[in-house]
Amino acid sequence: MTSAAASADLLELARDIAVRAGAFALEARRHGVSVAATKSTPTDVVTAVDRDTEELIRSLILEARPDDGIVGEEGAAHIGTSGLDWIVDPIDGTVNFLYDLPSWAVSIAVAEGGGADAAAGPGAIDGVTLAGVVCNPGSGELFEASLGGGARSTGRTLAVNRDVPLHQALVATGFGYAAELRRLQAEVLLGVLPSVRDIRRNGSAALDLCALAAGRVDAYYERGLNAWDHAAGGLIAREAGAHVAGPHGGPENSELLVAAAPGLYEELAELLRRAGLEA
Ligand code: LIP
Repeated sequence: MTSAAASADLLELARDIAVRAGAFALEARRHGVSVAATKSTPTDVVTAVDRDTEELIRSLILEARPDDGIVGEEGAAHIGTSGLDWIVDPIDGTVNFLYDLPSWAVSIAVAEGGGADAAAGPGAIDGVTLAGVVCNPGSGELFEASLGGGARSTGRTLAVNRDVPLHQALVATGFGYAAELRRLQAEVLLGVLPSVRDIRRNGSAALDLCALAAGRVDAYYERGLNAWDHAAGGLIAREAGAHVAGPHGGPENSELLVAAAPGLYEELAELLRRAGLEA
């Protein structure tokens, strides 16, 4: 197991890379962005900036740590030999980025003890996340955490809202790109919306989890996420006091992620079960 000091070093490297990648993407955004390709559906888009930003991140990681593995949204898994794997979403909130809406971020996490290969499967973090950074270049905010080291944003310690009853909770969520999944997600929303304060759909899982950590929302849930969407934000939310889990209270994965302070987590999980999810 990596020491706290080593995790701090990994966090510093992740922070430096995320800031450089965020500046690169923001500059490219200012020059105009277009769709380079689509993935799972015609609305699941990737821009050349997504690809170029991930290429920059990969090169900076391997320049500093050539033996590490990399799992990224836009490129093939790079198998390492060090036991450490970097989990990268170069631009989380791609549709926001495409439309020049401010809610997008560079998300970088480092995990230990897993395998950066297909066996882990989309959505599951294979190993223990040691450090995570979410950089929102549009707002200038940098959210970060190391395992056991707490969560911070631009020097401020982050803490989730506590003792919020379900009916007063502001709940963030999101929707996938496939029509059938969106229909199911809308059905769940019918069961959730009347029972909470309100819903927020910001368009970036990484920033939703950071908003939870910062007390800007009280809870977050979503289906259909990949590991790179939530790896860094999940650690930041946990280190800020959130309980983060997946199906039946197990590890979060592409089937489900639910996050909130203890107490509200249990209330929301029960509401989601009544709405048909296996929380
Ligand atoms: C996004 C997620 C978000 C989800 C969006 C999209 P992407 O990731 O972060 O939570 O609701 O539909 O999947 O595609 O921008 O990397």
